[in-house]
Amino acid sequence: MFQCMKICVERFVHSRQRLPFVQTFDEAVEIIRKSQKILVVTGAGISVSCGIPDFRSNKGIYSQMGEYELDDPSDMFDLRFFRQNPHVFYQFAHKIYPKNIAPSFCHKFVARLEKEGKLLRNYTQNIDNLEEAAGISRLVQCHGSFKWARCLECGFIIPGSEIEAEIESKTVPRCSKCVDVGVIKPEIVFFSEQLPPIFHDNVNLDLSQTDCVLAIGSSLKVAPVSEILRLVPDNVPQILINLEHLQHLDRHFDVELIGSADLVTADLSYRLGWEIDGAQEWTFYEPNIYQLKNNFI
Ligand code: CNA
Repeated sequence: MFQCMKICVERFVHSRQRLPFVQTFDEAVEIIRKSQKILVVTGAGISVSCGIPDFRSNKGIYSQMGEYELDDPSDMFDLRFFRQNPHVFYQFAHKIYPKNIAPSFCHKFVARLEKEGKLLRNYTQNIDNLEEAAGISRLVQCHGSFKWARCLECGFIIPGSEIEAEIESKTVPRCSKCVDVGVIKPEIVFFSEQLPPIFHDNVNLDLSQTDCVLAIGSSLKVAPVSEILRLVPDNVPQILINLEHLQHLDRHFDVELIGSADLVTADLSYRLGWEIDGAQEWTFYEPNIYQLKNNFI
């Protein structure tokens, strides 16, 4: 309780001030052009155009949780609940399993940042492994991915592709190695599980080195990834690319580009001289916030 109050007070006392030199769209583009160590934080929004729903949008996964035997939608990703009711997760897993899915333009934009030597790291909350498919290697999959799966009894690890048939047929995969025939769980991070070591191994150094932060397609409501934005040094520009303004981070970002991640990054690619088309029309919405005029996702 005391710890929780302490965190709330610290957040209130230390709310970030927007930087005077990054206020306009053009200034945001110039910052991206000049930056050499961009820290990109991505979320489910960048895979929506690939056909994988996000969590918290109107048509997102949380809005569909009524179909399952859950008191709370977050139980779907609760380890204790999973141990007792693995069939509930496997009834649902096919909806987010990335079979035959190609990366979005936005994934390719992040890959292009890397190719241009500008990407310090992509911290993704996504579990669909589409970053790897796009060729991004400076990657931290903060919440794991479907790439690997593990037996909850004996710990034996197998490629995620080996449980693809069960995911598709909505049945619970079992371990073929251990005597207990344990339940197999994809190596995605459930609530109450630790983030993988690669997150802790990189985050502090990256926070001290980054010269620009791009947060793309995330509601930024899940800690500790959401905390990255609060821990970045105050003088580092922060830009949001998202379908919606994030009320709990009001006035946090220097510039907000509101629209589909694919169209916004297409426009940025055009302005950076990486593509011959992609220019979009923008409306100035309120100070530091720009919105796409024709936002076809
Ligand atoms: P979220 O809380 O559902 O937020 C998604 C955000 O993206 C919202 O603010 C949307 O407005 C925005 N958004 C939706 N569509 C677009 C679009 N086309 N362009 C730009 N922005 C868009 O999801 P978060 O990632 O913030 O939450 C973290 C959770 C979601 C992690 O634990 C993930 O594992 C989990 N998740 C991942 C996937 C995936 O791997 N593709 C899918 C669903 C959920």
